[in-house]
Amino acid sequence: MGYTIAQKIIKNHLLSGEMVTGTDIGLRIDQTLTQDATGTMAYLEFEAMGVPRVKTEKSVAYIDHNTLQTGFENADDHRFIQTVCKKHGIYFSRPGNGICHQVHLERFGKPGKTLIGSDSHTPTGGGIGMLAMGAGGLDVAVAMGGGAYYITMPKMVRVNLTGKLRPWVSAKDVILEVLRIMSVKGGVGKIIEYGGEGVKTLTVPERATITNMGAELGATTSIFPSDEITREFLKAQGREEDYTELSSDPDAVYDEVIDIDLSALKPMAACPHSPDNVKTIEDLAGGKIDQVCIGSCTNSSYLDLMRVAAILKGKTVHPDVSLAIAPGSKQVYNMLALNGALGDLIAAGARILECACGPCIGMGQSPNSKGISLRTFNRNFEGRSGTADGQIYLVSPETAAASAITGVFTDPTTLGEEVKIELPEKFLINDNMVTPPASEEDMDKVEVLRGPNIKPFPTTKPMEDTINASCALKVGDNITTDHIMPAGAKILPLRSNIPAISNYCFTVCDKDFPERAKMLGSSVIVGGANYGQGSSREHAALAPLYLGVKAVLVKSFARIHRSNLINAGILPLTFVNESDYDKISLGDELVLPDVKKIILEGGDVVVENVTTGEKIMAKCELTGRTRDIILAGGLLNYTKENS
Ligand code: MIC
Ligand code: SF4
Repeated sequence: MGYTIAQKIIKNHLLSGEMVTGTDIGLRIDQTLTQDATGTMAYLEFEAMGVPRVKTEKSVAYIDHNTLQTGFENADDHRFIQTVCKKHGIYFSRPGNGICHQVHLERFGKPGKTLIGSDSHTPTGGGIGMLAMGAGGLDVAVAMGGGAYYITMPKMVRVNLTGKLRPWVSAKDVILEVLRIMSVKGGVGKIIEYGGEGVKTLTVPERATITNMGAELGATTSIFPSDEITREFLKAQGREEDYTELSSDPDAVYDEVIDIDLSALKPMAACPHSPDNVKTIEDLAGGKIDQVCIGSCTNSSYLDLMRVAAILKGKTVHPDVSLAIAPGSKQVYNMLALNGALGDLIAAGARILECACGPCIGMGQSPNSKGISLRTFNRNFEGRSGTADGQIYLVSPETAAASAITGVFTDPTTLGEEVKIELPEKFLINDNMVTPPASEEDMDKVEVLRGPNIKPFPTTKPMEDTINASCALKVGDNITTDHIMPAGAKILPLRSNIPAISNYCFTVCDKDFPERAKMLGSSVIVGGANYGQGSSREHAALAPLYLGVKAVLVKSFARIHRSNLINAGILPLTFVNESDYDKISLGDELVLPDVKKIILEGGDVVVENVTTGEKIMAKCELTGRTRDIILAGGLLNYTKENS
């Protein structure tokens, strides 16, 4: 039997387990990346592990999220990360150099390598044939220390692409179509592999847009073959030597196959408030809009912004629309500046932002009340823009630019003749904003600088024999980590301070939750399906941990969040019968008798609802290593015990 691309990379990196779907495997990790909103925690965890120098082939820390410096906090975090990097062998991408995924694709990613990043859009690297996965900060810390990264061996999905995109239809429309077909939970436990003749018509930045937003499917990762187009891209980045060819075997077996005819696709939008709520622009055409934001790790490449510049050239942004543009990297920005395209954007009235995540994470540019905002980003969860009733539509750069001019939803295929933009033969290469680490001889001389807002990682205790707790919160389906631990300019500076950030935990769902949880002392959260989708932020586990949450009982989990709960020592439970969800209400007193023994010996966990007298059965599904982590009270304790 032949192998898929992902299986080939997994086989080459397998440290433990067997490649049997649904079982746990440990992988050797070649590269890691962090960003600043998750990075401080990840490096505090790395320091706590006591490893002097990273053991990966390449580890890079990016500053791209918390770049709005309205107080000392973010700047202190940047300085902490910079000094930690220098000391411990990590490359440091300075603020201004760009968004982690865009820069990593341009300058560091290599086909056939494994990459984990403390950010859920790390699968962007799949655009050049990397096995690139989002992970919790602690997992990244462990990988930097040379430890394996554990995943459940995923199912393989093949998306067969045929045909060629019509003019003005974009890679964004391809992934929106996949989201329409599969939904935000459709990718859980799966790797999405793209193949077929249509692949040859897509450039690397287009492929990366598609793998980037595979995160919104809940997939473990997404990957494209590494072929001549990949070689050309790497060559244009001055690193042809990083190229290796990668393709699936002709007799590779897939669990699921989806066919998409690229030539049949139309421009689309993901409507509020979910990336899978997809409609055609044709259906939305004519609707008035208030704001357009172009950028984010999904659509801020040179190719994207050159297309936008060509559409805006000689035009003026509609008087009722605010257009903000954030280039993805200094490379992109600099090239646009040198070739005149930046002038076209400025002349049209675009508000140019620094190369960073910016509005995507609610760092400025929140829309007006009830504002309709078209964004080339990847997430449109309720409230994420910073405006509680903002209406966010996810669209292609072409749709965004066309609509910015007209002031209404505009199908770019009505724009007339296509503007042809080719990838340059040579990108502008200047890595002066990437600081290398100190040499092995000098690393001891480096002092790590900490600010007063940086508080240590919360301590955890080994698992109790029996859990006595109350239901402190009951939520529905598709709860995102943005619900659990909101972002935005006000809260993000507290990412290094778990006690302070915990006061915002779940406040978008229930403003009293943090106080109630603290008062209860020991609590359980009850939720629906796909609990914890979205961002990889481990704060969505660390804040509940700090507030005394002992277990989360839901219908199903999203992958990264479930791992983060385990890493934090919080018990992840799923209902044996989903209808039992109705048998627990807010405030009910719950007992999980002998839970430690059950976890040790295997079997279902009993949840006694003392308030109603009912018994509910819950699955725990922990295997050797994850079971030991939970028993130890989290990954940090486990790693210390086992090193
Ligand atoms: C996001 O897009 O939600 C983020 C912000 O990049 C997160 C990481 C974070 O919350 O720090 C992610 O995708 O993992
Ligand atoms: Fe940054 Fe947005 Fe990408 Fe997250 S999704 S890494 S916030 S640009």
